[in-house]
Amino acid sequence: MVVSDPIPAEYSLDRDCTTLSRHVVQQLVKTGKAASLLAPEAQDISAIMGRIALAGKLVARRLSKAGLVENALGFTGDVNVQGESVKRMDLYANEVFISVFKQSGLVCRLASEEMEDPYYIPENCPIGRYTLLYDPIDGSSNVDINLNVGSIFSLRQQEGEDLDGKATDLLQSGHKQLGAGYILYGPSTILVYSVGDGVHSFILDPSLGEFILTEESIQIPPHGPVYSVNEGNFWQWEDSIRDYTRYVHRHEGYTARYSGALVGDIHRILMQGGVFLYPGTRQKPEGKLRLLYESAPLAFLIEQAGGRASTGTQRLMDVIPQALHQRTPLIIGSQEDVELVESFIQDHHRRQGAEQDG
Ligand code: AHM
Ligand code: MG
Repeated sequence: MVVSDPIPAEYSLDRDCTTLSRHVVQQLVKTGKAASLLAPEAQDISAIMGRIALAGKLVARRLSKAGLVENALGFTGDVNVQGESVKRMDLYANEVFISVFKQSGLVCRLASEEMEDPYYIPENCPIGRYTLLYDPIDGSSNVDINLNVGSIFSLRQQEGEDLDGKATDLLQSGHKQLGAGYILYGPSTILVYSVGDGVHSFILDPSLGEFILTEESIQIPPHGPVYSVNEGNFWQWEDSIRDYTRYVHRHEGYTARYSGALVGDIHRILMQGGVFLYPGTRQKPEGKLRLLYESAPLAFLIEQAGGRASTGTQRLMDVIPQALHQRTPLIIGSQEDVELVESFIQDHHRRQGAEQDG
């Protein structure tokens, strides 16, 4: 019998397990958003992140068994406010986020892709007046075939009284976000978040039922090989985006990766560099992705990691929405790669302007 060497002492110790809630309070104190670890705002936001993590665990558990459970997969037969067919998992995850915040005393409004109007929890309003914006299942087309999906979240604070129940105070730029992040349901469940001082990632340890810190202050490479875009829309794009894709086809060092789930594609780019694009098309000049609960939270995160996010003509964080479910073109990722796409768009607009003048 071969007896293996004892594990060297330096590896035998358990790692220092920093949990999400501990990390959030430390971050808030570091950024000056909370005066001390025990300050109410630190405790509130840490508790909110704890609830988001709970929602993530519930969704991950459901996804892991979805093929074995009756009525977990497939369509409900309904169409949501976006005109898209609703999947059972979309509804399940939407309800999960609502239920973890009911009677929590933490969040007084929730706004999501699956609800035309925000969901109000008036009894929570006296505390913190927080609003959670979220996409419960991003990349729903991947659900039924057991591929990666995600949840995206963004935290804002209610401004004014919102007496008419229209949540118009949410129609402000991405700079109003207190924090943002995503949960990636892949081979492991990963939570990535920022409250304005870097981007940090946690992996769910199923044996502990806790998200454990794995990487702090993630920096996106300034340039990367990946371009991530649905090239099936090629003939729907304006010339600038077509020219950009022709450029990457003709130059060495680029590779295409597109999973159909934004969170997975963005996670790859955050870790390895590159650019994700969902530009406008002829039929849909605003593209597909929603500003308040998809593009703006990811822009917040990627900027915090040293990257760049743009509509093609404007910094994405500066866009002021006109409506809760407004869509926006999105070009996001490594600084140099986003700038390259923007340069194609600017050139195209310059040429168009010159033709009109001439
Ligand atoms: P969803 O939130 O309804 O799933 O839609 C958003 C998803 C993104 O995750 C993904 O990048 C994009 O839609 C894929 O769209 P397409 O199939 O048009 O490429
Ligand atoms: Mg989505």
